[in-house]
Amino acid sequence: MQRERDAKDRQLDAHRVPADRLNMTTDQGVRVDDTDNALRAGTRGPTIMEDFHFREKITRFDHERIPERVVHARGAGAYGIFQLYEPLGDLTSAAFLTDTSAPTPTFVRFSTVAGSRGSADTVRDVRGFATKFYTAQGNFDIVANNFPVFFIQDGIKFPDFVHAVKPEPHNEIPQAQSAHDTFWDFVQLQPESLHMVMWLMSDRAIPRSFRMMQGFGVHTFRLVNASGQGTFVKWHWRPALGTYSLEWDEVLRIQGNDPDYNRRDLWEAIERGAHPEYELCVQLVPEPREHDFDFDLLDATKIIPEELVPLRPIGKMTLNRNPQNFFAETEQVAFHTANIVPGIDFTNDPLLQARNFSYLDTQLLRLAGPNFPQIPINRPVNEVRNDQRDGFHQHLIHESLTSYAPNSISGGCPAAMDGYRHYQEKVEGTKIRMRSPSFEDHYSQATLFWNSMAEWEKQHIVAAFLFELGHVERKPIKEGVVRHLGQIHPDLASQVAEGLGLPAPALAQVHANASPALSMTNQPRSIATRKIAILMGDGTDSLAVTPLRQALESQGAVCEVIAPHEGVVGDIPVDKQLSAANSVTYDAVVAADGKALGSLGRAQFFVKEAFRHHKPIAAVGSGRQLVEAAQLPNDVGVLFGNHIAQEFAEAVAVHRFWDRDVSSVPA
Ligand code: HDE
Repeated sequence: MQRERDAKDRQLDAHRVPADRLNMTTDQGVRVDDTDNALRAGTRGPTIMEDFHFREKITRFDHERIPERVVHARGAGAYGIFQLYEPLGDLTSAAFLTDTSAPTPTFVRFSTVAGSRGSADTVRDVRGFATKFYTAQGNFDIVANNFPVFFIQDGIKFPDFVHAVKPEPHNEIPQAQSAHDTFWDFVQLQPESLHMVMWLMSDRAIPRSFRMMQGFGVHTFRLVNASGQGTFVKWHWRPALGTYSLEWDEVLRIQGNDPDYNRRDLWEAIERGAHPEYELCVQLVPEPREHDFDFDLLDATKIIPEELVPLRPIGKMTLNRNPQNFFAETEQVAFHTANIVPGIDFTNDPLLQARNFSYLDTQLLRLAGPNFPQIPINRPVNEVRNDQRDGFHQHLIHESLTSYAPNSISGGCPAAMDGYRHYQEKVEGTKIRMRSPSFEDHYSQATLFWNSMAEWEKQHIVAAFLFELGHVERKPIKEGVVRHLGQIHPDLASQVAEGLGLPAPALAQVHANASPALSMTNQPRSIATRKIAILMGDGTDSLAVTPLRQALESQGAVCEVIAPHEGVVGDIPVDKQLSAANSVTYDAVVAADGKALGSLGRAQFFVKEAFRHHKPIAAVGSGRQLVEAAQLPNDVGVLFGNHIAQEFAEAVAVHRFWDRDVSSVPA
């Protein structure tokens, strides 16, 4: 089906270079006749400086790298469209939030935070979820994360926090991990980080897919309507496929098997036409209700529980197109919290205020100068007109004879009028370096998070603390963290203390409130886009496996046939040979052969490992022999028989059988 092309897509045409231009030229357009041999004096003689093609080629190569982002260095991008459900004119004057007639083009970049550009995707980390809306009134960015809170309350602490989580300064170890002394030292001394640390220790930090995670603007922003009336707003992205995560042991193995796991997943889904969808929701707080909560709306370490202020869906984003060139688009895209349009404004959240400075500043370095908004991916779809000129890499030829305002020579153009108006917030105060007392409580919402978790989520959080603190060398740092856990919840503190061989800390009286929306149980269930490995061999009964496969694929699942060799088994084409495949990159396993595979250790391990990671397993035909050979300790989430298509599809939709006891399976 032909996709309708949006304004951004059409704008990029002017910058696209088709792949079919055959004649090679230099950057100056001179045809090249040989790019394999440098010019030399005699066939065995020295290379000659005069070879301008050689010099240009090498020089360009030497300069191919730009600084990676200081945080969020590793990312993957995609284009999309945002369709508003209904006009929101009572809340905001932003055109893209009042006009439902045409969708707004978007570009999204998902990222990890701590690791460098070449690090693995599936690390324990926050994920970035930055979206640029190319609106008719200019670019609007929601630079979000997949957690709704942040580690610090004041942006002045950001360099400290980032230095603590990044590899240690003396030996640059460890890469893309928080499991080391400097990170936990920061945490124990800066308890405002604890709520976010609870999220980081939860499975939210290891998402199954960028397509299956939420996004949060974190700060409270402001919507402003045409009469100048403001409403506080929090931005939420909600994935249509639900929020799902991987399991810690699994992610460690994925890092080796497929370091590009999340990036590949996004790319392949879009290529297949399984376009990821996210609903944009808002939490709205009328200005008079600003002080109705027992936390401060300006404190980015706090959520507004959904039970207090429900989410209102306002539109849907569909990611429908992969970039054509990673560097030109995904690497050069520049997001900024201060890229806002009329009808949207900031609040005094000190973290947001710092971000409003930081993003432009970092991009001036990363993208080499002030003209980076002219890079195609960063250009708004409407016209840019101002008196800003010059600087590195100016691409435009301004014909105007003036670059100042006011002027009479150019008839006063361009003129500032009918533009962005800042919300008229009354501000008064004494200059002071101090936080508001309303920012003081660092524990209540960490407790709320713990209380809201299902039993399996709690177990994973405890295990994560033990893994992380198990990598900390200095005992006083571990003790410091455990002391704080004693303020969050006695169950959490005592289990972590016991695992670390430390005495239980003083335990606080904690509240029992919960916010069910924080748990990852009760997600929308679907098998669409789930990857299912079908293990086949020459003993596969295709009559048994084909109906199962068809049933799964008709519901949108992606099946891959894995066999001891490439080619075909019977008449079924093989997608991957067993030695190139690993269970950790699949959501579920179908054993469809036991005659050839039953005695193969690698096939047994495939099944056993999937079992260890709580995945659904089906055995059809002689596949029963393989599953029996794997000697699984129980059959929770394991289905046998030739007529199990629907039952198995439901099992795949469950995602994981967390109540399966895997404690005796060798990891
Ligand atoms: Fe960022 N952050 N950040 N951040 N952030 C950057 O900007 C910064 C924060 C987020 O895909 C940098 O262009 C400060 C919260 C995303 O290109 C930099 C503070 C949230 C991305 C920067 C924060 C984010 C960035 C690095 C505390 C979630 C990737 C490169 C005051 C709401 C965007 C760049 C992309 C990137 C600064 C905190 C999200 C250095 C100073 C909170 C998704 O400017």
